[in-house]
Amino acid sequence: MAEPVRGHGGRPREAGVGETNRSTPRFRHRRGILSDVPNDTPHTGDIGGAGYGEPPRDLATLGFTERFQALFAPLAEKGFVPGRVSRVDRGLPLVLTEDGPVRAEPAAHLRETSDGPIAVGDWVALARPEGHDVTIAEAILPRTSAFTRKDPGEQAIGQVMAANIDTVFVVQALAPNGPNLSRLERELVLAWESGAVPAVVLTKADLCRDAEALRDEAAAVALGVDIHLTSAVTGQGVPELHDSIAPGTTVAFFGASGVGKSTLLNRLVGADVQETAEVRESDGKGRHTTVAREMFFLPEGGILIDSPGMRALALWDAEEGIASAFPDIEELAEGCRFADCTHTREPGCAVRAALDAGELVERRLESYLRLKEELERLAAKQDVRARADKAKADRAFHREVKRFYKERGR
Ligand SMILES: Nc1nc2c(ncn2[C@@H]2O[C@H](COP(=O)(O)OP(=O)(O)O)[C@@H](O)[C@H]2O)c(=O)[nH]1
Ligand SMILES: [Mg+2]
Ligand SMILES: [Zn+2]
Repeated sequence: MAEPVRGHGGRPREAGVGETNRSTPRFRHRRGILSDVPNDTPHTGDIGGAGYGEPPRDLATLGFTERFQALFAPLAEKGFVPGRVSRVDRGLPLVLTEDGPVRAEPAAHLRETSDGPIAVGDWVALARPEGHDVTIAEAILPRTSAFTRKDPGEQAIGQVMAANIDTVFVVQALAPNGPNLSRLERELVLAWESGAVPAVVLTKADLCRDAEALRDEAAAVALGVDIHLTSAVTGQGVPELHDSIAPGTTVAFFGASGVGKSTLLNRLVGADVQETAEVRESDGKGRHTTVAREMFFLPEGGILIDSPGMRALALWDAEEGIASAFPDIEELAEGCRFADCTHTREPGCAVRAALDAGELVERRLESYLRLKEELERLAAKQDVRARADKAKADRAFHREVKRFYKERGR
């Protein structure tokens, strides 16, 4: 592939125009099918005077891969227009299309699908039905990945934070207290479970005397995962991080607030596109400056999703995520005498034997067991919810049956 060309003044490059025209079908649609976006949408405005802010209109640059083209083909035949959700404001997605950004309204039936509401990163099918003055997002294309946590406000509902991501950057600050290993493990479970490739980004290396040693600590719990040691102040590690984001791919930053996600994003984009905040000195915690999940664009064609810090990071359907994040313990467990060993008190437990032999640290095992237990509690709640949903459906059915007989009896 050709060497990526640096954009001018931060404007997105028309990436691979030659290839794109061949591989991306143009969808014919009635002119004026898509409504204009009101001017109050921050990222369509001119930000920082660098000319940044115009999102790409080229579908390939937006990540419309062959897979999505194939999935979309039948919808295109029906006259739908494809678009990618760059942010969601009060339930209303902002959708990037070949004709520019469009504010859309999700079709009512989408609120009831198990995919949940439309998320940042989703590909949607747009239409403006006859007689409507708003654009409707009628369908969500099946996601290649989804970073999902348990909805903090609900008993047993998953909340998709970002969709169709290639890489999840789990961001942790090395200062003031070094990486939080247990939180890192939890974040990695969710990152693995998303279906994207996880990577760890350690920030604020400039504030540490021995950043390399802290990196090694993180590496010991982030098995099989790339680790980037960075500083937004000195620029350390930023070019390497930049190079790891290929044009046409999407990466999402997740991590506690104040770790430096938005600062790093600004450095990568080369313009102050996101607001950042001072961290309180007393506890090193950040304020929530970033309020919405939102997409930004590298001049070379990569897509970045910034997100507000998440205090609650409860697991959601993370069985495989745990297995991927703890390959060391899962492998040891295969040597346990009992297949359903809980690694707490059973005889012949290979995990505890490794602990006694000093091959496994107690903190990591505790972390693993805690996450497993959380998952079991979630499964029990999901069970209760599933039963409640069924009971509700049954009642509705019986009501229908009753009405049917009543009406027939008349
Ligand atoms: N010394 C230092 N400070 C940083 C670095 N990255 C971010 N910060 C500071 O950390 C604070 C929080 O950054 P911000 O990007 O808003 O964090 P976010 O909540 O994760 O988006 C700001 O005051 C930044 O200037 C870094 O690499 N080194
Ligand atoms: Mg931020
Ligand atoms: Zn065991």
